[in-house]
Amino acid sequence: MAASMFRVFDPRQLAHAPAQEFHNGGWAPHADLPARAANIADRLAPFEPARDLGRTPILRVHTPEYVDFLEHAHADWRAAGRPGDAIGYAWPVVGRRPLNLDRIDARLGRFSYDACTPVTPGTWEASYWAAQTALTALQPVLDGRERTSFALCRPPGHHAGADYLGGYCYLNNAAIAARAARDAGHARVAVLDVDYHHGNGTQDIFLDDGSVFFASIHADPASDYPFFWGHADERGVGEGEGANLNLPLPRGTTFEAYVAALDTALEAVARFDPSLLVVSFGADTFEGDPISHFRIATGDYPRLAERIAALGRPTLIVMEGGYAVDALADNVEGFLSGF
Ligand code: OKP
Ligand code: ZN
Repeated sequence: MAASMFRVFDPRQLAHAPAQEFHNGGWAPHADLPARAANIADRLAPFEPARDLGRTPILRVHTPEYVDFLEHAHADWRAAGRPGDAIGYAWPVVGRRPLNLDRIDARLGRFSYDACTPVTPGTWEASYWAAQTALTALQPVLDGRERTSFALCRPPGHHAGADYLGGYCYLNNAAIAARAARDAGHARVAVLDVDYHHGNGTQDIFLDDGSVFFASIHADPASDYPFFWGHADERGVGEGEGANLNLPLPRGTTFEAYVAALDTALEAVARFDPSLLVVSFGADTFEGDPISHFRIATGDYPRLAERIAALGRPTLIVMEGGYAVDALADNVEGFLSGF
C-alpha cells in the first residue's frame, strides 16, 4: 500500500527549474516543472529525506570528467558571460575524435546529445540529491527491512549515460541504485523501465554487463524520442549479449496491448531471476500526458503495478517522467497502491 510503503523525497531536488527547451523548431516552456515532484510529495507525505551517501556510488556509473563538467557547467557558462540556463548548440557526430576542449559550448556538446536538457544554476544540487534519494530508498531493501521502496526522484535519470546528459536527465538515478545493489552483493539485478520513452542511458550503462538485465517498454523510437536507441534489435553486447530487451510499441497503445508487452518483459525478467528489481517508473504513459501518446488511464496504474509486484522480488521504484502535472499524483499513488 502507498500509505505504508517506504518512500524518500528531498526538496533540494526542486532547485532545478529549467526555463525552456528546444521543441519542434522553437523555444517552449520546459516540461519538467518542479511542481511535478512537489505535487507527488504533497499527496504522499510524509517522506524520509535523502541521506548523503556521497559521490562514490555516482562515480561507479558516471565518469569523473562528466561529473566534474556537470558540477561546474553553469558557473563556466556564467563566466563566459552567458545569461540564463546553459545549453549546447554543437555536437560531435558519433565517431569524431574525442577532443578535450575548454570552451563551454564545446564541453556542452561533448557531454550532451540534445537541446531539451539545460544546465541551470540548481541542476547539480538537484541531480545530486536525486541520486541520493534513489540510494537512500535502496538501503532498507538491501537490508531486508523493506520489500518495496519508492524514490521520488527529480530530475529523472534514465536518459543520462555514463558521460552524457539528455532527455531532462543528468545523473542516472536508477542505474546508480542498480550498480550500488550489485556492489552490495546482489549477483543479478534487473531494471524494468516503464516510462513512455526508451531509457537509453540505462541501456548504454549496462549494455555489455551481463549481471544487470535491462528491459524497456516504450514508444517506438522510429516515431518518438530518443530515436537513436530503443529498437528491438538492441540485445546487448559481449558479456551483456541477451541481457537487454527492448519492446517498442506504437503511438496510441492501450492498456490491453501494453500489458501484453509488459508480460513479455516480466517473463524475461523472471527467467533472468534477479535478486533485486529496479523499476524506472514514468507516468507519461498516461492518456492525458502532454508530450506522449499512449492511452493508459489513471485506473490502469494499480493493475499495471500488480503485475510487476507479482514477480515477488525486492523492488526499488524510481520516479522518471510524467508531465500531466494535475493528474500525476493520482497516477503515482495508483501505481504504488498496486504493490
Ligand atoms: C524524459 B523522460 C523536444 C521534445 C523531446 C524529450 C523527452 C524527455 C522525456 N523538446 N522531449 O523520459 O520522461
Ligand atoms: Zn519519459
